[in-house]
Amino acid sequence: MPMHTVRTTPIDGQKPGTSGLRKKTAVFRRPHFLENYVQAIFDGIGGVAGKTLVIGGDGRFFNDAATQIILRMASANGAAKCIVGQGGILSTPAASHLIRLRKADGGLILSASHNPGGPDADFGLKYNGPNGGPASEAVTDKIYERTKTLDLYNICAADDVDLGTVGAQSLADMAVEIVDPVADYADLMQTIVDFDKIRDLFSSGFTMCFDAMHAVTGPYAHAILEGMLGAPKGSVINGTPSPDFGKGHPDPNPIWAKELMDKMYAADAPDFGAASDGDGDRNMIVGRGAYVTPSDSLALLTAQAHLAPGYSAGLAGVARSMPTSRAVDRVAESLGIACFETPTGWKFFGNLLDAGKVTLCGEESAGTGSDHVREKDGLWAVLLWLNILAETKKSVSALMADLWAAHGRCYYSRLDFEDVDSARASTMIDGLRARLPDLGGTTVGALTVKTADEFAYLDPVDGATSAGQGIRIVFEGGARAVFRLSGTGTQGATIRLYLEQLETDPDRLQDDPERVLTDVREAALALSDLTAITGRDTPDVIT
Ligand code: VG1
Ligand code: CO
Repeated sequence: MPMHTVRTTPIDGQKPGTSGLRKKTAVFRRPHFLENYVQAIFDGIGGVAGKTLVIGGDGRFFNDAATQIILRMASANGAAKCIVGQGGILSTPAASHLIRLRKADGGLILSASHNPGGPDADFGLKYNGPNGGPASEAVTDKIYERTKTLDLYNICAADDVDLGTVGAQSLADMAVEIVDPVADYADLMQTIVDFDKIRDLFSSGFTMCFDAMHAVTGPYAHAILEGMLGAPKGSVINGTPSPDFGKGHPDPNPIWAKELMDKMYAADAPDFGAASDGDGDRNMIVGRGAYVTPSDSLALLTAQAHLAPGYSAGLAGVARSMPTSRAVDRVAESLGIACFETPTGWKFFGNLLDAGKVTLCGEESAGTGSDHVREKDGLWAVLLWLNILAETKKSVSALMADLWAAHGRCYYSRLDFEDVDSARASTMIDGLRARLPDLGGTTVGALTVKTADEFAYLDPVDGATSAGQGIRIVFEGGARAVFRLSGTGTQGATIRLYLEQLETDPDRLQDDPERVLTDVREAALALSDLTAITGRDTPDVIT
């Protein structure tokens, strides 16, 4: 089989963000771009000779063509074997599981997650290591450094692999195994949650709606919820993955999962609603007329996980990303377990999970997961919720009311200002950073600043440090505002402003979040000068 070494020019230092490299699809399709980045990954991880890799993606436009290129490059670079999801499909958590299950040396996940897909939308590629988790900061840096100098890549000329047929094939000297993307993942779920209990729940008339948002969880949800657990046919909506996600935005939040929200707030709403994102690692939970914030969902799962067989022995500890609300901290404290605060992005949870310091982790952006894989896992969260609903026989809103009564309620909201001029966004953050030392004691509107700092993380496992991870301003009286710039956007800068207000008064646990958060929102906007600097006064998305 002819193997080519192609001379190329460096792709101008493409820095991977919060989860791998995300770009406009047209950029990834430029001549040699994908090839250069794949070679930089291979070189950055010390080569792939003799290694086994797991490969799969969320089915978006360019997934299949990119998979074929990656396979030809893996072969030319001497990989021993690639394990590929049928049709080039693997959800992010299923890929993480497969890497671990098959003891592979790592994997490549083709996805831009919740970003839209299509020729004019976004594409992405992420490398996960042998523990099944996103590459560490150190590995990411090596890949990035390599993109700056790389001038050759290896690829072999070969026919396309038949991605549609499960079984063994080969590509030159490399073995290729096409696997059912759902089977191993479904097996794993049965070891964690009580499928019999959930089956009983559905046979008692319990109803749910799972919105796969035309993305990768469709096949998983059809097989597990409707097939194995007996949820009535039609419980899964938008369950066939499409290359452009039905022209939608596969981000499971109340804005983009509007079809589900409308159903859940209708008079004939099902008992339980959930949605997942492009690559299946996020989840949104909604009860009948009751949206659950992801931060609250993490707190609830922490409080109730022991009801599922996989966590019956209790939790070693929990972790949340810094902008995630402090609701889970309060639950952890009452359980007497540790609660870690990490920078945004799943890679930071990996070390804590590997070291056995935490069992559950989560992010405000609708990511929840546990030590069963090294990624967040959308469908797993839905199944754990179902297990808890089956055991407690309570509604979602009753479970939340109980949680708030016991621990107080962290009212929470995130404001996203998208496609902001990058220079202006940096000016705003830099200005705020410069003023941080003087903010303590400042009164803005109804609130007074208690502490203000920029979050830096010291990894308790390997001692690595990560600075510049978001600006946090804590006010007297339980309010907090956090500012950070997104690392997953593909156009301009996205400013995220996270607002939180703790309420412990039992008579004020059912208020309108927007009203409760007005003071902290105004204080944050005033302190940052966001509107004057960026010219923006209304967020593009509020979740
Ligand atoms: C966003 C979220 C973050 C999440 C990341 C990847 O990052 O805020 O919590 O880990 O997306 O999610 P950023 O840098 O844009 O805020 V996903 O579902 O890629 O895999
Ligand atoms: Co995702």
